[in-house]
Amino acid sequence: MLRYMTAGESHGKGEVVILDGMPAGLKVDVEYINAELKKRMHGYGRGGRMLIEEDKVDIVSGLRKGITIGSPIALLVKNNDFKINDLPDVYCPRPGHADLTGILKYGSADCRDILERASARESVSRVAMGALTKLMLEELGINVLSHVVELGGIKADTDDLSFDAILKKTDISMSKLRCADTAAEELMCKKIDAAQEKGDTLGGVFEVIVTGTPPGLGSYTQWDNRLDGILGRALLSIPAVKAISIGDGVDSASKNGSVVHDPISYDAKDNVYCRKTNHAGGLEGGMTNAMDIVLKGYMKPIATLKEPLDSVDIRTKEKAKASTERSDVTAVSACGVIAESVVAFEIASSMKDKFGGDSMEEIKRNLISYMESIKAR
Ligand code: EPS
Repeated sequence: MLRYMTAGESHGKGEVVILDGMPAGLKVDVEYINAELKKRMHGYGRGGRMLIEEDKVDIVSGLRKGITIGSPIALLVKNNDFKINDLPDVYCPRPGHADLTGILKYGSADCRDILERASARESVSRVAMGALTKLMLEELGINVLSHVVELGGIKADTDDLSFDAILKKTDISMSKLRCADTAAEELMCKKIDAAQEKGDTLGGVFEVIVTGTPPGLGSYTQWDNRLDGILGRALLSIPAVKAISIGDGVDSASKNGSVVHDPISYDAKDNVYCRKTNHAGGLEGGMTNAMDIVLKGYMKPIATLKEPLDSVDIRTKEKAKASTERSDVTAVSACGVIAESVVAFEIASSMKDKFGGDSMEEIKRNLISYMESIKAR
């Protein structure tokens, strides 16, 4: 089992994560983690905070000479905007954010106590952690990407693009929103400009694709071992993600079984079962089926509006406009990067469950032997 826990407030000293259970013998490239952090900061429509922060990881424990030794890995990303004790109190809760229910639940007289931890800044920790699990997966032949497929109602057409083509087109040196459909991306940027002018915000949809998983991660034998449920929970734990889908997702509910399910064939040359289609998005019976895992996450618009909605001043109970903080117009691209991280974590964890793994050598040995054994079946 792998597990992690994060700590940190948006304007506190820094974002912290402890990742426990990583196998020994994984070479860790710090620059790879920093590149993932940079990817999270990127995106047209991100707010002023991204100009202040540098988001570089400090590896506090768990490595010797750049290689994991099996002990818990503690990571720290410093907040340049550390000013939590000097920021003003917040009395007018924002609809759509944790502010109101947070003060009721934690007995606070100031929404700042709530929003500092509820802020999506926490996702810095998850991306740093996820980068480590992506490194582990890459050594095992598993790759994860994300890209924006819809923003502010504008849909991208990327159905015919390969994993590598999407990866190339969404490189942050070339793309403003990590959308692989350049024409749609331009329209999305215009929509962001228009929303910004009105003091409004936008949501959208990102897709996560995982290639190279062996068949049989997860299990149907118990409800909480089903990998689709595990991945769904991971995605829905990201701030502002309100729905997820797997493969054809909601569309499959209105179609016939004969067009929704993926016919099975056998490739006698390579001794493998195969499918020409992947409506299931790589998951059947709560397990991977060796096709690409295809997930979508649906993000609501950011709750902090420059033209705020009606709210109530919690001191007087009088009608007031919701408080407004510096924030993003949209963060769908960033949300996709966070999704890659939490998905990578769950896949790495299920690889450990299936193949053991006190060390990378052990996981690799067991993976190779399993892949050989299923050829005879
Ligand atoms: C974020 C940092 C925050 C926001 C945003 C995400 O920085 P600040 O509040 O200082 O401007 O830009 O947070 C939210 C969207 C939210 O709802 O809290 C980040 O690092 O991703």
